[in-house]
Amino acid sequence: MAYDYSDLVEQTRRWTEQANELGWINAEEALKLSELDTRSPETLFPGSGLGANNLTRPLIVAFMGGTGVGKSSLINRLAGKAIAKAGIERPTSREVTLYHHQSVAIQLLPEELPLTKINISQHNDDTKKNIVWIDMPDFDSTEQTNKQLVLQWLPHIDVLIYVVSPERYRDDKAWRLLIAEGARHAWLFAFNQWDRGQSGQYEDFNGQLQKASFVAPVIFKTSCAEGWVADEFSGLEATIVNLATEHVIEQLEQRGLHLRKKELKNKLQNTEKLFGSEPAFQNLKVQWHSQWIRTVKQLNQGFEWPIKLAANYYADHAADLLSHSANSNPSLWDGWAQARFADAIDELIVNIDQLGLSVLPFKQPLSVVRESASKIMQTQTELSTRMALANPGNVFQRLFLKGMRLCEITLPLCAMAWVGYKVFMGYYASNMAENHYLGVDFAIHSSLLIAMTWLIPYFILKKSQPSLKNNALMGIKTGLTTSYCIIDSQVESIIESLAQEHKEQVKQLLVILERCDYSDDQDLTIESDSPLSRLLMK
Ligand SMILES: Nc1nc2c(ncn2[C@@H]2O[C@H](COP(=O)(O)OP(=O)(O)OP(=O)(O)O)[C@@H](O)[C@H]2O)c(=O)[nH]1
Ligand SMILES: [Mg+2]
Repeated sequence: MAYDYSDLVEQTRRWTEQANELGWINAEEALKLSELDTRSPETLFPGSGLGANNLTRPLIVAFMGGTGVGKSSLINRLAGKAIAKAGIERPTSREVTLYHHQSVAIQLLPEELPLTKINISQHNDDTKKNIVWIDMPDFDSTEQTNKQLVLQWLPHIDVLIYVVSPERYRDDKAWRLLIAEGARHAWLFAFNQWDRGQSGQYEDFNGQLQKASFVAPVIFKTSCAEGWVADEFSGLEATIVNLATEHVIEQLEQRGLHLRKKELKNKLQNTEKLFGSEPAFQNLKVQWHSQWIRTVKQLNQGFEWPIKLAANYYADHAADLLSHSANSNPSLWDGWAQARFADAIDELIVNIDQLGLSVLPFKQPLSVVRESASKIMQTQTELSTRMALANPGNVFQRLFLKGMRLCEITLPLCAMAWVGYKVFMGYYASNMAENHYLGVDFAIHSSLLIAMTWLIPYFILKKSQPSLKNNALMGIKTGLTTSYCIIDSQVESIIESLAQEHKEQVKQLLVILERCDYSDDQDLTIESDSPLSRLLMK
């Protein structure tokens, strides 16, 4: 399916707006992409145009060139009367003169063309019914408004008759415009004031045009000087009349569309090149990871002394911390830590730039992480310290203590049970054998056993109880590790979500690019014997 150029422009505009809003392209790039020319000769004839109910439009032909070369004189000669002001004042014309058949209805669009600078003359010569002739002001004099006017009209022109004079055929400004606009129009050349011209100049001009990619430029030697009759003006006129057919207009329109699509495609391709690639995000993640390991190492070195102070503080204020009544706990994340973290984020931004990605989309989310680092650190260290103080020691320590507590109760009980048993058995045996009931030795030993089974676990428990300071230290360290992980994963998820967003933008861009490729190229071939073929820049 071939996509309308206007649809493609609209899609490009929407894409540009979004990409610019999200920061993937900067304002300058967005401006370049939004400067797409939707003007064309057919926009002067809305409702007509090819394919619409057999309607067509006239061929738009304009005389263009430097000041004083004789553009107005040529249109006057064509009209057979002075419809445009011609004279010795430089520049003479400061307006556009339209000369067309009275049946032609042109819709001039005030937003595109300055209506106050238009002078219209009509005729009723049916042989030139399908042509709108335009005399343009110069574009090389000091009059800047003239140049602007020419540039505003240029996209609406099908065929440009580029007029030169013996003095001005090598004019630099005119030449540059010709090269820039070359591909967009069909070109005819009028070497005017030929009454004063020389064949060497003609050859020179012809050679220049060939260098500018006109294989066999069509140049007419014309003269508007009074009394001068031997020129090729009628050939110029006849060529234009021959061109004014529906087929030629259709070919010109298609060529125009093709060129505009090509231009759009070039712009989009340039944007795509600047847009950065998907692997860049993977590299960025890897770079961030190693960079974060370095930063964590640095932070840990810097925190060595502050975490000891904080552990002392927490050990002294354990009760306040656990009852949530402490309101000014020590903060590890000081100016130094914030500066190190800011350095890491800045380095990340430099890496983003070096990887060819736009840094703008990263700036805002990264600044949120940058600002929240201190809070994450504070919350996590407090939480872990609280947990560490509430559940002292590590898992093994806690298991060991639990066992000891159990021993503290069960061992004396067992010893007592054993002693009880022995007392009972001793008493029973002495009754039976009429022996001495238990001796002093037994009393001492059993007391000692009970005391030992109770005291040993008691002392072990006492001694192996982790100190509050150590607990707090462990809590702070756990909090630090958790904070590092949270910050790391926050940065990573920013990279990941932006990678997704970037991927989506590239996908949309590629869709537009692909649509630019669907053009009506098969209809674009202009036969070598077509009157148009020599008029187009190769
Ligand atoms: N000798 C000679 N003079 C010409 C010829 N054509 C135009 N002139 C004169 O050249 C001068 C400029 O002619 P214009 O027709 O006003 O030139 P223009 O290109 O419209 O100039 P601008 O409106 O300033 O851009 C006038 O004095 C004309 O009489 C020509 O073929 N031969
Ligand atoms: Mg003029």
